[in-house]
Amino acid sequence: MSLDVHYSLTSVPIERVAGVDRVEFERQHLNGVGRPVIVTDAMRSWAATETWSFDFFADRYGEETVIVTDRLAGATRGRRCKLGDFMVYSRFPALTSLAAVAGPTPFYLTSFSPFARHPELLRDFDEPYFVDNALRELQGPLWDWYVEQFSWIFIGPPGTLSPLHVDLFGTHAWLAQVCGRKHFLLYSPADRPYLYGGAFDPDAPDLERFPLLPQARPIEAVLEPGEVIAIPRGWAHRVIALEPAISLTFNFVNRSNLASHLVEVGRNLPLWARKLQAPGFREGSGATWGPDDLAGASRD
Ligand SMILES: O=C(O)CCC(=O)C(=O)O
Ligand SMILES: [Fe+2]
Repeated sequence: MSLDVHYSLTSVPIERVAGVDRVEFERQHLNGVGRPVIVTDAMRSWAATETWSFDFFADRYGEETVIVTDRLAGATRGRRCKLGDFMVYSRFPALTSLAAVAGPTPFYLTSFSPFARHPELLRDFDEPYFVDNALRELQGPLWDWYVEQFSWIFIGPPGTLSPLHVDLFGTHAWLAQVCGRKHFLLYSPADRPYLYGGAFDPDAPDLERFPLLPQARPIEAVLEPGEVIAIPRGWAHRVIALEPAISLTFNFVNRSNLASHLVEVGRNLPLWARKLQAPGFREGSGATWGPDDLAGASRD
């Protein structure tokens, strides 16, 4: 089964590049407002490109329990199931009991951050060669904290939905498509005045309610297996799988977004403080304080 998705208003196709220089990538695609791009030659040497599949995850980790929901953010239903059963559902939804309880969009595994538990998976890929990721320098428990908090393997059937959102804390993201195709719709931070906080349906926009929407000029792309998309900080994106899909994604920080990252951490302090409660972070950084200590900080 394969879906077809097209933005109904005016969009611009995404640029595809290969043989990218790191410094040039940062200058052209991450600095300032930035510009998303697809890099077509970043996964060629990865073992994951050859070996990761629905069967691979079912055979190795199929007995693990995972939580699946009906969308990346703002989920309306969720289920606990075995990873192995979800690998069957991803390719043949009707064969599993999840099909009977799924809503308008299918169940999607977006909470699978296996690298601290299964570091062997880290040998199957590298940081894409064009990405300078300062958080890669973290080691030991701090590295475990980072990969649990900011990296995921997304798996699901055609039709899984990541509704329009901006990634947290001013981070950039790279997303590597391992299996299946995915449709991406991306809006520049400069389009924010026309987006009504993302309240519109991109596939059937109500232009009476959202008259400024046609002024936005989103970028549209179908990401193919073997390709990596770079999503600069602040770019809103909506993603729908067109086929059974497996993606690998990391959020990252470097000199091009460090300032906005810190501003966003400050703006989201309660959320950030909750993340810092992770035992790995507390152990690795020697943190002796907790969110309760922040509560009185502004009174002085
Ligand atoms: O592949 C997807 O569904 C998009 C994931 C995404 O945008 C995210 O992890 O922030
Ligand atoms: Fe995202």
